[in-house]
Amino acid sequence: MAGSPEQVSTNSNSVSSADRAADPATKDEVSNQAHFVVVANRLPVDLERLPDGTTRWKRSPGGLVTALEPILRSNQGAWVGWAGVADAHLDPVVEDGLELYPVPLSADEIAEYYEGFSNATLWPLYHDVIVRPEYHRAWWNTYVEVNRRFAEATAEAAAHGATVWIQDYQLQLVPKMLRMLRPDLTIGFFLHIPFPPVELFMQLPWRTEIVEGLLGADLIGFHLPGGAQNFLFLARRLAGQQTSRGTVGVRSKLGVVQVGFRTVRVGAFPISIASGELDEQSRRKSIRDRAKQIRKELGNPTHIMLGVDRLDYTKGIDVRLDALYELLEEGRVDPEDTVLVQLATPSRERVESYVRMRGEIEQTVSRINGEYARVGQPVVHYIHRPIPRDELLAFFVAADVMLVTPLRDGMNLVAKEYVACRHDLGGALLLSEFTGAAAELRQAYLCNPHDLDNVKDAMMHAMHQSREEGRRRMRALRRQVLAHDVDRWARAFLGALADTGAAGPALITPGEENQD
Ligand code: GDG
Repeated sequence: MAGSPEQVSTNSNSVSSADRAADPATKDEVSNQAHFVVVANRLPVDLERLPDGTTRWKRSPGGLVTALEPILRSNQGAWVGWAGVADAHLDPVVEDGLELYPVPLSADEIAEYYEGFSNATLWPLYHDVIVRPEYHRAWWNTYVEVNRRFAEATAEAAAHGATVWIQDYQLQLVPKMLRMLRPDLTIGFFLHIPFPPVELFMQLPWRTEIVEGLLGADLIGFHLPGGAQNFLFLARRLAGQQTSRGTVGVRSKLGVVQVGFRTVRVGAFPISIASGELDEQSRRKSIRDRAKQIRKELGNPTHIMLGVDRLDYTKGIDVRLDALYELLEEGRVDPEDTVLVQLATPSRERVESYVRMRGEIEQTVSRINGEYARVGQPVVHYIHRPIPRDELLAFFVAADVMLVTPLRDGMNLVAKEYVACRHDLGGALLLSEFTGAAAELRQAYLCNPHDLDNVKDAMMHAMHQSREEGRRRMRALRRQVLAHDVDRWARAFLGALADTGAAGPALITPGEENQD
């Protein structure tokens, strides 16, 4: 999901009732009357244990939080999610003006619901089975149980007639469960990852339950029309019936599924970033100075290429490394004047396929450096640690070519972040056709990550573009990214949700508030 990289603590930093007593916030402070409730696997804050044994909430800033915070504040909003540590049984709390409803997960549930069913079943299945999905009944049972817990916590938080927005693949059963508990609510669901083609989805032993779970919502959102179409087809086949109004063309806005007397709307809402904010931040002198310094530290090469990803097999980190290796082998890239910086944030380190992939990528990095680096002058700089936001922005400003080569990606925010940081109109974006972002960022150097020659050629074009060509492309990319920010995304989704005509008054969005 949008925001800072996922990190999960499972080392049983469990929070006991003694900690709870020490916590200054008590249940009395929450209203259980929120008019807008966001439900996501993670809360917008992480629980942190301090050396003296007490705990505190630490904000984990991300695009989603930034976009939704003003709406949450204007509507007495609440957020339901997991606090990021195992066995933390925490009371609802008001933190920095936001009502938080922590959902506890045991270490076993994290293994089966999160690492198992979410990240070793659904994640690979929804990303074109790049890795073989594992189907285990025990994981499914835990997924059902945990989804029920999220639905119950949401039912507790929401006022009569409230609007609820459920996020992502970990919680696909919540819409139906919540509707059964609270038929008065208006329920939206947004999927942050791709929704797969029908032939692949049909592998899932629990395909009908998932489709029916989603159909509990009034509005189901995907990044792209293709995902919406896949879902509409499946819904017709496995559960509800599509009406004559619901025939979706590639560009059509909303499809409709009729489920008994209920109408469920299905549409594409491509997510974005807080582009204006990022543009502003990247203009700061401190960031620009740090970018210059990075360039110097890298030995002032002619070409700096950059990759920024969670270390995930969907991101095609191997693709860009293989392309670089062949270009070096063929003498088309000179190791004396080119570097690749790969920032790879640790992710899902207990899921087996991630462990394997990490080994393979690190081997390729070593091979490239073993054959082409000189002492003090590596070709690939590989960092397997999360880096601070400001440092990341400085890397975006410093990079001549941004490499975004996923085999499949719902959107890819990094591509948009790079563009937002280039008010100087410098740099080039190499972008896989298999990202959601490619549908909007047509002026990037697009490539097919399954076709290595194509990736290599695109890399060469991006490295050797003329200044005019680069500026022309970047200007067009920036026009798109700056006009379509995450705020616009949230308003589009919530506007469409209000238009479904489901129960409850429309939400106040802060823009409207000012007009009064
Ligand atoms: C899912 C979907 C969809 C990365 N490393 C660091 C860091 N990041 C930040 C990036 C960006 C975010 O993490 C990653 O977002 P992506 O969109 O690229 O990818 P996923 O995490 O897979 O997100 C994706 C997204 O949900 C939203 O719907 O676009 O398709 O897979 O913001 O900048 N941030 C910091 N240090 C790092 O080392 N500070």
